[in-house]
Amino acid sequence: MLLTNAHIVTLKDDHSFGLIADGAIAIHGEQIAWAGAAADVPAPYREAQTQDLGGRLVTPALIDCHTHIVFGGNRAAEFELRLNGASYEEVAKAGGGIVSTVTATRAASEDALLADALTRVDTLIAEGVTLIEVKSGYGLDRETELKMLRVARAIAQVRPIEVRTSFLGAHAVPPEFDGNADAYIGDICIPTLRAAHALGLVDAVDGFCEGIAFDTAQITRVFDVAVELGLPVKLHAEQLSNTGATQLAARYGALSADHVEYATGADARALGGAGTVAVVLPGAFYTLRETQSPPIQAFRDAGVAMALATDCNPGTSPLTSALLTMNMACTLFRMTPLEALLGMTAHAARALGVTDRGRIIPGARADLCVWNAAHSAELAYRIGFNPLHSRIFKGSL
Ligand code: DI6
Ligand code: FE
Repeated sequence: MLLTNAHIVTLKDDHSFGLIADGAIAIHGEQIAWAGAAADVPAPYREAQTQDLGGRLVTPALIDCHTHIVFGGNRAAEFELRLNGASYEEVAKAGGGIVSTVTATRAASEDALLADALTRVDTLIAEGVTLIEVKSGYGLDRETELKMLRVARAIAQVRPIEVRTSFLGAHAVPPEFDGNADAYIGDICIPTLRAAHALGLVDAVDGFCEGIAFDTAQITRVFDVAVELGLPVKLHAEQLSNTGATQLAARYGALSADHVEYATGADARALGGAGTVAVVLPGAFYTLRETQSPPIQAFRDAGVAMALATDCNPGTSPLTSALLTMNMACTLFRMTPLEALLGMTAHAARALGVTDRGRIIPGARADLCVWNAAHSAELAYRIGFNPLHSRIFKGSL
């Protein structure tokens, strides 16, 4: 297939980008075979079946590299209680908080969890997302953590999207281990990670390193098992306070350190040195009405690749829009529209350890978005508007 009359945004790893005003893209099977100016289409591709894009903008397809999109129930009642003045204790007494999602996720059938997740996945697909990461972490027992990972993998069986799974057993201490996080890590989290890995359900290992969750020593125990199993790691780091999580992630050569609002200049340099991606999550920042922004300029100065994601979860980021995430990153964090696009494409791929996605270059997977837009800044500029014209997944329109 030859896509013609395309306005192509080419993204490079070094944060630079190019625009090919009258471009063409040759797709062979699932891959991009060639991309460049219309006048330069190599002879063999001129014979291909052509698709005239009418001068529309073409970008790599969007990638959501941090989601908790599989979960039971929702927390709208808690949202309402809080806005009516309820305190944290009152919300907890009324069954709110992360434990309520754990209870609902444990109770839900696999089919129900999948059906519910698909309603959210479909809104991402409609905006041109072709790859999502999905975390476990609302089971916190062996059976439910495995169930969540199976449901996450099942998404890709029933929808044209690719799924990468992260084991997030170290997300919260379940009620049955209240006050005994160390025992939870040793008795449940690590054995469940081993079981999930043995079943082939894990692409990466994540953790929530925070005062209200797990400390660096506990995360280290989990990461050491990940290393033993040959799995890459990533970490929820410095979301609510600085705990040293970013430096820990860098020491383990993590794929990404996520949230990072409370990261310092030294943390940014550690990420830069390790080649670890900083994943910023403006949906959680917005929902929590956080005031401390991630150190974007320090990341730029240290050469840290910045990715963006929805962090879709029922508590702190009930967000299922990649485009709104891009807008929020620009408006709330003062990232540029181009950084936002890189963050949802090339850098998001890096945060997942995926090397053949997120750029329009020969050999990359032909996952592309065609937009009813003339300029790449239009993608991040609008609020609540979806300019997607069509989505190409594995070379198919
Ligand atoms: N950071 C978050 O913001 C969410 N998880 C995490 O590690 C919160 C999850 C929830 O409240 O359900
Ligand atoms: Fe998260």
